[in-house]
Amino acid sequence: MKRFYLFLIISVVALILAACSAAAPEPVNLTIELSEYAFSPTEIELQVGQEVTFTIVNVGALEHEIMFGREVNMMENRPNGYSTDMFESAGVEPMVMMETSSEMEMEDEHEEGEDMHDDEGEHKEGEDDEMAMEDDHEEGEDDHMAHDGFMVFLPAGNDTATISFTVTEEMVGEWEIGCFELDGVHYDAGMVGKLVVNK
Ligand SMILES: [Cu+2]
Repeated sequence: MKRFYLFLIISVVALILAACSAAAPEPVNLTIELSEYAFSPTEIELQVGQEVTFTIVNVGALEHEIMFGREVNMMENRPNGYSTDMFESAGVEPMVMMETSSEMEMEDEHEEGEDMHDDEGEHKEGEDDEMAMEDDHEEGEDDHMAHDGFMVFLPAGNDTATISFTVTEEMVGEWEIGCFELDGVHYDAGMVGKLVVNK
């Protein structure tokens, strides 16, 4: 009879252990604030299997970006992205959603600008300005394209983006989080964080 109880206890313990190890880790929702020149928090820990949502908020006065990788790329002696991108090397494509607040603000500014030109009755100049703005924009985008790997760029003004992905085995290890804006000036100024992925 005693043996039977022992067997029962061992079975129950084994079942509980199996249930625990099979359960996926809790999903994580974390806000990462970008400012001059830091990420907050500076250190993030994740676990394989975890569903992660990062809410990235630019609380600074300047444009910022966030990249995840290892071994900084040097381009003309300036830090420029990572040689190994965490998401690319893991074959994971995070889902990125941008908040529309800045787009709306930009549109508002735009309209204001157009109104002013209307008042002055100088429509053509307004159009030229628009063209110039678009050109600036494209140049800006080209600069960002120069960084290889996954990147989320946030203009200033409390802009928000969410990055969602599931942590995979390939991500296990230590990674850096970095901003390489202004030819790497932000990175040099200390805009670097740490991401640790545990098994
Ligand atoms: Cu930055």
